[in-house]
Amino acid sequence: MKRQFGQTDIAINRRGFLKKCAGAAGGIALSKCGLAAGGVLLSNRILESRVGQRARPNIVFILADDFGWRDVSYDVGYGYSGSGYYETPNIDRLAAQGMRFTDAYAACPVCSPTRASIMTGKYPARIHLTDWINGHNRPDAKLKIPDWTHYMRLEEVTIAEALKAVGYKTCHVGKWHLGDDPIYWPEYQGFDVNKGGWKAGSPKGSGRYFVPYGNPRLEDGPPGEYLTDREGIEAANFIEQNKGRPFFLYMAHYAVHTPIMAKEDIIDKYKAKPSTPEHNNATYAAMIQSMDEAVGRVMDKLEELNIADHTIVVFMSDNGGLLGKTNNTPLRGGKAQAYEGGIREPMIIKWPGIAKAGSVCSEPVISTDFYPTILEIVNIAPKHQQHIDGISLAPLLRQRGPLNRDAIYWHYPHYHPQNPYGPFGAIRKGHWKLIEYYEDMNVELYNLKDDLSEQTDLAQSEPAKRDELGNLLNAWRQSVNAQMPTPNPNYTS
Ligand SMILES: [Ca+2]
Repeated sequence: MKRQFGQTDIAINRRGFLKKCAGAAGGIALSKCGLAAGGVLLSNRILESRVGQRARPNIVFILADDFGWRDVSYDVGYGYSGSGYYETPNIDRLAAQGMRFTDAYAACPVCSPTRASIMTGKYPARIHLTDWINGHNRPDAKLKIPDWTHYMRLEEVTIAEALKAVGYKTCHVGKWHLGDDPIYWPEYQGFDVNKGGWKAGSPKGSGRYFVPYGNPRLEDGPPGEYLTDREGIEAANFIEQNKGRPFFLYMAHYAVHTPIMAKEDIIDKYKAKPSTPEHNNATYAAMIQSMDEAVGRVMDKLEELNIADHTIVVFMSDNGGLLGKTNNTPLRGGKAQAYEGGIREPMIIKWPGIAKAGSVCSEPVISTDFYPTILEIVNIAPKHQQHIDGISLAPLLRQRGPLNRDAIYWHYPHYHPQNPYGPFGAIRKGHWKLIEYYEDMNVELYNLKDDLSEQTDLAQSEPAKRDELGNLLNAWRQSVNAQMPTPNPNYTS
């Protein structure tokens, strides 16, 4: 229909699949489709994941917005507790049931590119979707930003489409933010159900986080309803309605993005609670509590329906905490910046029976990794050309050794009001991190093992490491055909 496949092999495989599924009805027929897709390993995997008679586990992916690395209340690693002010008992419960990652990264320090990286398994630089939609223009800046792509192309075979093709019922709840034109919205990118996903990156109705939502993909609830509560209700309803078949639920909260708005009774609770030097905004804390309650509503529904042991649950945020609303200490910086506070995220994967409950992983991972990870977990053959920038995290989840990864890269050729340093590229290799600022091509080098807070620039004292990472970053940019900013002819000062 609307879709033009980028890779012939994917098109053929998918058509072959749909053909095999055609006319099939019910779980048994779908299982056959699963066998056709997964090959002989399927039976072993069923035993391994203890999923009983069902062919494939459910997937629940929960994405928070602008939620910082230390906005949780569980221990974040490196000897640091979580927030002493915010409360996330349900996210903490999820962490206790799964594996949490201390060094998990968003592919971009702003919204839309990270969301696209989850959906495609590709770096934002490769798909030229490198800024939040519609971005920020600074006509008199030193650099002119490239002509980037303001939507996620329909040619991409999203993780939702990959799952839908083998019989998953798919649902998007919450924020999408991957194109202004409705042809790019969730229902055209693999989701059977769309509750709330459209062009907007934040609530746009006159009530903002309260009804009226002004959202063409979410009918208003009763007066006073709070959007984050509603997202949890919609997610739980979808689970209830699809409990008997494999489903993929992507609950992408609008929270805790601005505008900072929350329910009065919860705000009052935090106003009465002692704050900490880092965290002291009662309304932001109340937003977090509501988001956490929605996570709890989903977890409770899975348990109530006795499918929690048959459901993979992922939690992640799309970029770092917004400075001025929260504080990412000990990490430097925040949203829109190259420093750890802009890109390092809380992340949890619960894989019942496989990933050890309460385990902690410090291997660097990135949001492009979810696509191949999910395919491997549910036993779909990898689509290497699609999720070319992701690596399956299954070896980490199975605790069978490290990933075979050279480095992780970022490319943000944009200005942003929250970033006083300007457009940049960055690379993390092992515990070393290099940032290159494009206005003057100045580089900074940090050793994250000794300097998590990125306070000591080693670019001058470690020239070999600086040049090694700089060369890798440059080669990577060329390999993905990254769009670079150019000198701005209108720049005067
Ligand atoms: Ca965001």
